[in-house]
Amino acid sequence: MEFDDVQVAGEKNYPKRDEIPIQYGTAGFRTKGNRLEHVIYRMGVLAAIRSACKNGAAIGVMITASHNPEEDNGVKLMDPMGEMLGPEWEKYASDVANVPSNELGSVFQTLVKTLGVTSLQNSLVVFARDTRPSSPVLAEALEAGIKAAGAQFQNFGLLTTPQLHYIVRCINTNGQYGKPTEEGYFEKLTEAFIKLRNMRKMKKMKTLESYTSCLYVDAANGIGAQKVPILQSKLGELLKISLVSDGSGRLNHECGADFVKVQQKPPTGVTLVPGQRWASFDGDVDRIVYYFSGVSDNQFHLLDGDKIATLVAGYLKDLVLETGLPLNLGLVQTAYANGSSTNYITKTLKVPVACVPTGVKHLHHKAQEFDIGVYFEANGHGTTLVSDSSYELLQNATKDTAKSDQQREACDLLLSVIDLINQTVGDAISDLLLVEMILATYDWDVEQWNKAYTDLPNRQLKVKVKDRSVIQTTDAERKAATPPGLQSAIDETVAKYVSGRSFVRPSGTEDVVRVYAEADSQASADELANEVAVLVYRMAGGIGEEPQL
Ligand code: G16
Repeated sequence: MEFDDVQVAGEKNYPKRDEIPIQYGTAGFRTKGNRLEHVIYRMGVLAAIRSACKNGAAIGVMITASHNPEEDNGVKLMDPMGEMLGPEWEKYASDVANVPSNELGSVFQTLVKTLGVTSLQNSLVVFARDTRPSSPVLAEALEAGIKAAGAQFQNFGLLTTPQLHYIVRCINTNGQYGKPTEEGYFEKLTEAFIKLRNMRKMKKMKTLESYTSCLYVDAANGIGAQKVPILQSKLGELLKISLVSDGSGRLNHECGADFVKVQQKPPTGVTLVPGQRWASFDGDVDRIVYYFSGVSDNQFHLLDGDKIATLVAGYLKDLVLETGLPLNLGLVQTAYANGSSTNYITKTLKVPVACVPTGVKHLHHKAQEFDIGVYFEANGHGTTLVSDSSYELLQNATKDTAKSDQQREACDLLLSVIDLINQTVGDAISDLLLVEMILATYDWDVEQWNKAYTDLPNRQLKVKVKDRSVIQTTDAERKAATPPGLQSAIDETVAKYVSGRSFVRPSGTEDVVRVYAEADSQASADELANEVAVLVYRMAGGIGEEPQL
């Protein structure tokens, strides 16, 4: 196999623009959209090689920068079951992205030789893009790379990231997971939702005068704004959705899940009427957070990924008990999980919790260790995984006459819940339906949901440094291993605060160091975050203005 054509077309149409190195980060490559054409062209070739290594299984490529500002863009690669690209391939991706254009052919040549790949003719790459202005040009670059590699492809146009993850899995399971189309995606989720709403224990959603049955969704001015109306058309009166940040404004600008979570306030321009139920997506619809303004206190309350995780885990735990099956349930979080949530999960729900580094790839992997693994990042990115053997057990149990009617019914119910969940990756639409279904089952409004536990006040900050790789972490990112002295300085600072906790880590999607802090009051959490931000600035080569204490 020769890669001359790949190199010639690459040098001519997609030459490397600069010498700034780029790394496959938390969720793929991410930087300014105008720096990415050559990277994405190369990823087209790499995805074809990955497909060949997986016996021609479809590999997904999503062009998106998710929560990042509109001028950024990025690319996420998906493996055959719709999961994130295997971490062992991230190095290949980074190597390929950084070689000079005139060495591209030989680098690919060496790679296929190492991997034992002899042909790319039967490789299949499927791709889609979000709504960013730079996405169409980048999709062309990707297609050019796939064509130059001589592989087959299917362009799904504008999709949410989780829709493409779903489609990849459907293709590679020959439709067992669902129909490999957007229509199939909506059909699967909404049919499960409608079935669940009609099953036992389902009560009518509250339509109290003081509450609204309508869910308000902030689509971050992204692709979600185009997909929510499709969802609405399938659900009709069952769930009324009112859309804001509907694509008329700037993507992720003062709106969207990341803004709401980090700023701890509603999207700019939104006035929350007490009791209204609100949710925000991020730009590619793989994250969701809920929030509301309290009827009695008129305060902003956030129901983030941790609150969603506890709602889902509590519901599933009860349901598993009802099935009478020996299924073990676990929950996976990251260091960003609020201390109160971890307490509640272990002490009240009595569900085992694991903590892993940031990045869905880590959470997903860990969740696979349980029969039913719920994973959520506090930022609203998460889903639930059910092992194949558990699924089979549930299916068999629905026909097992030795089981009681109630147990069989619980198994049937759980199978429908599983259909409602996009098991390939965190999916704001699927998570939304799941939350709405659980609230309706319990006949809860958002205030009742929020009462499960009270978050410890917390604050997140970003610090700009010359080179964020000087910070290396350990213990699931809860401790800084380098630069020397930083962790002990953080420890000393944290010790001054009641219920204080803080950690720092380099972001894998933005050129910043992230600082997280929590404490017994908001003022203390803010102060602690600031103190730690100053430590990072001083000890890890901060640039620009020093954070103010
Ligand atoms: C991506 C990852 C998430 C991660 C987030 C922030 O989300 O999929 O797992 O939490 O980046 O990562 P970091 O703190 O390293 O910048 P998204 O929604 O932007 O694709």
